[in-house]
Amino acid sequence: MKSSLVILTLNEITAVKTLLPIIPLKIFNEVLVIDGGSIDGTVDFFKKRGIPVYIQDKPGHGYAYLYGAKKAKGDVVVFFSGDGNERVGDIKKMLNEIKKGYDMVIATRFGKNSKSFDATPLRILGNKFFVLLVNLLFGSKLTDVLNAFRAVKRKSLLSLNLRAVGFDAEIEMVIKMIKKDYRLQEVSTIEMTRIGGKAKLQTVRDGWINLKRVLIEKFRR
Ligand SMILES: Nc1nc2c(ncn2[C@@H]2O[C@H](COP(=O)(O)OP(=O)(O)O)[C@@H](O)[C@H]2O)c(=O)[nH]1
Ligand SMILES: [Mg+2]
Repeated sequence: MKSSLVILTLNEITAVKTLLPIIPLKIFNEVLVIDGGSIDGTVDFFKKRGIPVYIQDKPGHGYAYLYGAKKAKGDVVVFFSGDGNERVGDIKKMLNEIKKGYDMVIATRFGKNSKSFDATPLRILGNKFFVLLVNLLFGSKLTDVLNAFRAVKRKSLLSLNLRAVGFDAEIEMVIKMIKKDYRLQEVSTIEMTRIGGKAKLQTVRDGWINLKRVLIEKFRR
């Protein structure tokens, strides 16, 4: 099974300098960056090191998944945020679970042995709310439906016809996979604080966007 690492960036120069040396690049068949239009040198940083960067032809964090799935060639794609939130040590565990036959493996920040040092109390509440809502409405038993850190079989992802272009792509992926009886798995992670830069997600705005996405998926025929 061929694997691709897709690093998602938007103005993360400080973090990527710290991250690149510790990411297990060699376990992947290819490594690429999907960039949302960085103006802080992030793009040059990767290009100089021979890592291909694809600048999105349309904006949006959600669209970055779709664009990444189209540019990557692997059977499995690990999406990794270039901001320091995600623990590189989990990447291998996630790939191993995919090899067991799962379509998507989410790194959970709210499962057993999990922790988030990044989420504010409001964000934790929001995450718990959306987990509960998805589990109730779609019959899953997940503990984290919003984390960006996930490994996905590329064909499965492309079969979903993702519509979300914002921070609602994560939840849309989860719901559409449940509906299609795809196999989902979680591995526990610890979310660290971001390294430099600024968060692009806005808790309240993106909370509403997620709620709308869940309702669309519940009531759309
Ligand atoms: N390619 C791409 N990456 C993005 C975009 N928006 C955010 N990101 C990256 O996605 C990751 C997660 O974004 P962030 O704002 O930290 O969300 P949070 O971790 O949920 O607070 C970071 O590495 C961002 O640089 C975008 O529009 N396009
Ligand atoms: Mg982040």
